[in-house]
Amino acid sequence: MRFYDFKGAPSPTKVRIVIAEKGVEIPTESVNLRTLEQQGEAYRRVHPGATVPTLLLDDGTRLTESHAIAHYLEQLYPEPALLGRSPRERALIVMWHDITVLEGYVGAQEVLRNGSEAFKGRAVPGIEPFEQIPALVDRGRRRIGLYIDKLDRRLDESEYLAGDRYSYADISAYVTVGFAQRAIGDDPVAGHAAVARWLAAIAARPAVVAATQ
Ligand SMILES: N[C@@H](CCC(=O)N[C@@H](CS)C(=O)NCC(=O)O)C(=O)O
Repeated sequence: MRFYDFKGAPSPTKVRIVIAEKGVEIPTESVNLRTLEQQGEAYRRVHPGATVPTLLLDDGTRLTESHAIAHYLEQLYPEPALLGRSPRERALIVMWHDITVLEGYVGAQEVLRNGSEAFKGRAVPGIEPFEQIPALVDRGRRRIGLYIDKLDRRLDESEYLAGDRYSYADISAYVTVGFAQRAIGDDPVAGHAAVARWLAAIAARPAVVAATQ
């Protein structure tokens, strides 16, 4: 098994945190997105779609979605459970993960990829060229704001997103909030006490510290 990673990118960071929480060692290779190494021939042989993360299994299977990789690792290393123990908890984890990806992550991605010079002609991840649409920057900012409001309401009534236990939903949302903070410059968390409380708790976890330093 080999994990293809890049420390500056949100999607592989979720997987890195899962690996650290499970306390396992997986051979890891960094693919430098800043120098476009993902588009080079060597990495395209690993994943023709040219994105990270990839988890390459010993039989040649490639898992190229962070959520799928989390599921695979959860089956291999069930403890500590990050994807739920009961039907209700499992469903809440998937629900908050989907909210995070579809509302928060896509919002942050719209801001970053349509507003930054570095992503000219690369407004969508992967190898297909896409021109930037500047109007998506403002839309993305609004979507991030609404997402953080939604997190705040949930975290005001619940210690973690899926209930009283830390889970992959928190990992996904924690990484996404950090991505949104970097993408929009000013801090979307300001004025959201419950999100701030929860961010501090996640940031202090030893596995999160180890995976993000
Ligand atoms: N849905 C995928 C997202 C993969 C993705 O978009 N990865 C980004 C980094 S966060 C990437 O590799 N970008 C390279 C590029 O756009 O060229 C997942 O969750 O793993």
